[in-house]
Amino acid sequence: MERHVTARTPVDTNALRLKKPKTKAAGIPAVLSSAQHGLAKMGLSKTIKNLTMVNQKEGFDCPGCAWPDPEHRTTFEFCENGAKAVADEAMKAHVTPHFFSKHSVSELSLLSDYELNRKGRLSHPVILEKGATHYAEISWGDAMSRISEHLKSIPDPNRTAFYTSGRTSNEAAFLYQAFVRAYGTNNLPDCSNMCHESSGKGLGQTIGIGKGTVSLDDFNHAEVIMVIGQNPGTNHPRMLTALRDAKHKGAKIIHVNPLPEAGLMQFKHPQDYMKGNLKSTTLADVHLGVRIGGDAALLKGLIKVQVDQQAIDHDFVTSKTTGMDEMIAKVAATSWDQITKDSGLSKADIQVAGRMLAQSGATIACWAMGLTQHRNGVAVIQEVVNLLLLGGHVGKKGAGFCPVRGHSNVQGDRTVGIWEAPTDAFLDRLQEGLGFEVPREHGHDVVNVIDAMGRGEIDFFFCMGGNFLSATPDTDVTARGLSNIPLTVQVSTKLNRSHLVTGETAIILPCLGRTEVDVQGGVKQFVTVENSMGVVHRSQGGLQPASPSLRSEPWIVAELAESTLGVEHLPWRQLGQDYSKVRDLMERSLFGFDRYNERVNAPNGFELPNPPRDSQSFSTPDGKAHFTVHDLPNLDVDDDQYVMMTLRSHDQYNTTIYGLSDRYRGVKGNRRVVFMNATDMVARGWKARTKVSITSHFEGETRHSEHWLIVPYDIPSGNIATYFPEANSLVPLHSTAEQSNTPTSKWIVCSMDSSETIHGEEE
Ligand SMILES: Nc1nc2c(c(=O)[nH]1)N[C@H]1C(S)=C(S)[C@@H](COP(=O)(O)OP(=O)(O)OC[C@H]3O[C@@H](n4cnc5c(=O)[nH]c(N)nc54)[C@H](O)[C@@H]3O)O[C@H]1N2
Ligand SMILES: Nc1nc2c(c(=O)[nH]1)N[C@H]1C(S)=C(S)[C@@H](COP(=O)(O)OP(=O)(O)OC[C@H]3O[C@@H](n4cnc5c(=O)[nH]c(N)nc54)[C@H](O)[C@@H]3O)O[C@H]1N2
Ligand SMILES: [Mo]
Repeated sequence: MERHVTARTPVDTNALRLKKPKTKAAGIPAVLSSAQHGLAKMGLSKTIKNLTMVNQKEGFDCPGCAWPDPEHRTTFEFCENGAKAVADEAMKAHVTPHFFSKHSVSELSLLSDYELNRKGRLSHPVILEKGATHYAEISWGDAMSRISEHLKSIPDPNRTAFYTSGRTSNEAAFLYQAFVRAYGTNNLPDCSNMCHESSGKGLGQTIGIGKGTVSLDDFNHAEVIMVIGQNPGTNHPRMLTALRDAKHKGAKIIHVNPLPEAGLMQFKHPQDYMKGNLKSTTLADVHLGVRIGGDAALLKGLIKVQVDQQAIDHDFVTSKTTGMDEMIAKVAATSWDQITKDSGLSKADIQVAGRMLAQSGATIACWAMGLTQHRNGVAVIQEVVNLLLLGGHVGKKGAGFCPVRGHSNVQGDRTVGIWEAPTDAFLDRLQEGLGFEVPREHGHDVVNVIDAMGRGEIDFFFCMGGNFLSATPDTDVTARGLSNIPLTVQVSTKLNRSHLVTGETAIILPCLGRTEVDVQGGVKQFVTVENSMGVVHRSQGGLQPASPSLRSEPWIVAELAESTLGVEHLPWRQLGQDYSKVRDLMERSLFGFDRYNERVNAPNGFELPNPPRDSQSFSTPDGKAHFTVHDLPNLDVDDDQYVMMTLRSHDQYNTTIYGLSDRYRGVKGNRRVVFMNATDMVARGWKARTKVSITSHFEGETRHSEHWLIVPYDIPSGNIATYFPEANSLVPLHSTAEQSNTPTSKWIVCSMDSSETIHGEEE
């Protein structure tokens, strides 16, 4: 049976319409867009019921992102992003066994993630038997026996791997890692490996905790907020509220980004609009349009300015840190010529931002994928650490590090054990709480597991959520790896391309989403999650499940564990029937979860301990925060090459594509676009909509992709941008960040060739 590794390329390229990019985020269009998504997908009463429950104390945690909830919530604590995520999950179940009997896997594999997602929720467990052309219904009992028989037949547990995407609750994730470790492996790759792994490594080594150190209230006390390599207007819209409030209290905002992203320029709060207040707030005071990968040079420049301005907190540096002199010596040895060349910024511009920082009594640095998904992802984050440590901007009000997480519970999943490389201290405590021995050998991360699949070393692959095929780099290589596996299993809410390019036998287990009521043992259950600022709180859905055949993630894990391992390790089924018992077990097995069941019932949850924030203490080997020394990355590419970053549009959630437009960037109707600097276009003789092919270059290998349309954009010369996941086939598997092994999705060296220009209109 033929399976198509890449979806059919949309041929209707004329559908691309271009408008002027927006300079203002949210406001009226955001309210309209949220309501349209809700109404079309859920209907009126469900829309109102759902949107009034998002992020309320008794409601469910928004599946949109990991940004925390304010303490005093407005009735509508939602944003366009969240409204779309909720509406998308609340779709009716139309992907039934009947649907699968009508459409072969081969036929469905021609469809894109956009087309697949629109088919609705998955309704029943289904199996694709080896050699079969169609998925067919299978009962939950038979599905569990098929999986556990297969697991029992595998001679070495390290020939299996268990992926997690970041929406999984703490309870489900904890039970899942306990099962995987009881089975005998640490092969727990997760989406974090492709996301904030560089932040975890960068911060862990220097300040002794791999997480951010600010709370939401710090934004009310910050004097300067740097937003580096992040597009909050699209990806964390509720963060704009915090930035607006900070701004009204006098904070200055520095935006470091190759693109002038709309959300950082001007912001109109949708909730103000509802109240009839039509004024918008200008957010960024300074926009530094750095070249892709130029942040390390820029940060050295900013550090130079701190030294010149004598903006060093000597008490803090002397008592709490080590390594400042070596770090400053390295910066002093870096010339302004080098800094301006690499960053693409003028010395004057860097000095303006540098002086702002030097005068600040409290600085927060926020960042996301623009820093982490680079070869020097860990090092560049450590330069941010260098900059803030100089002024003592950690563990004081209004200051600190704020890596802004993506998936709504990606941070919680890691806290409770979804980690292929856990520390010994973590495993010691886990082992004590669980009462059985856990494996110590570190497991595969995302990139390593794809390599292992390619070598035929993986006999079983389980995905707790996510869309492994589309989210990972090097789509063709990943597809070949997956097809080597005897059995792949996906726990999912919606249909995606990972259900169509699979192992020899494939099973889909449909699960409840965040928004839905979860009843176990006759009792309504709630789950818990951790937001980007280390606050753990409850989440409980209120809607009727999309289909009576759906099961919860904890139930699925418990059933699978008991049918594979019996009750020798834990009473799995009992745990799956009562999540408070899982929380009791977590209390015994994890640091910082004392009186878990009691504390998580507080209206706003509770904060996990964070020594740098709470007491300026650093759990590094010497108890100090560390300045570190780094060489600048080599940014040279050949004359005919461009550096490409892969981005999210305003109408997608990772690989879930809601629509084909990107409102803020002025693109409508087509996602196969390449944003390009106008001068670079002229040099090639290209116009808007020139059709090109892209070739990526890495260590003598090339990867090729056809049918892209050029769009002129305010982007540095030599840089181009495309959308994730369409461009993932161009991301080389082994182009990864040092130490964190995160794919360099923001640094792909490419060349382009034109074929023809498609005509269309400008609006
Ligand atoms: N609506 C919506 N919300 C989401 C998601 C979604 O897909 N849709 N995804 C969620 C997830 S999992 C995550 S991880 C986050 C992602 O949130 P972001 O990290 O904001 O997402 P990206 O689109 O990857 O954008 C990265 C930004 O970095 C900039 N950038 C790229 N390269 C560089 C560089 O070298 N230097 C600098 N300074 N900037 C650079 C880009 O121009 C872009 O503005 O969002 C989360 N929230
Ligand atoms: N080129 C490039 N590649 C990237 C990135 C990039 O910026 N550029 N970003 C990377 C990042 S930051 C991330 S986090 C990864 C994301 O990687 P993933 O987390 O693997 O991908 P998603 O698209 O978020 O997964 C969507 C699927 O999750 C399932 N799902 C949704 N909700 C639930 C739920 O509640 N339970 C279960 N079991 N399933 C659910 C649905 O079936 C849906 O189709 O992609 C990475 N890949
Ligand atoms: Mo992410």
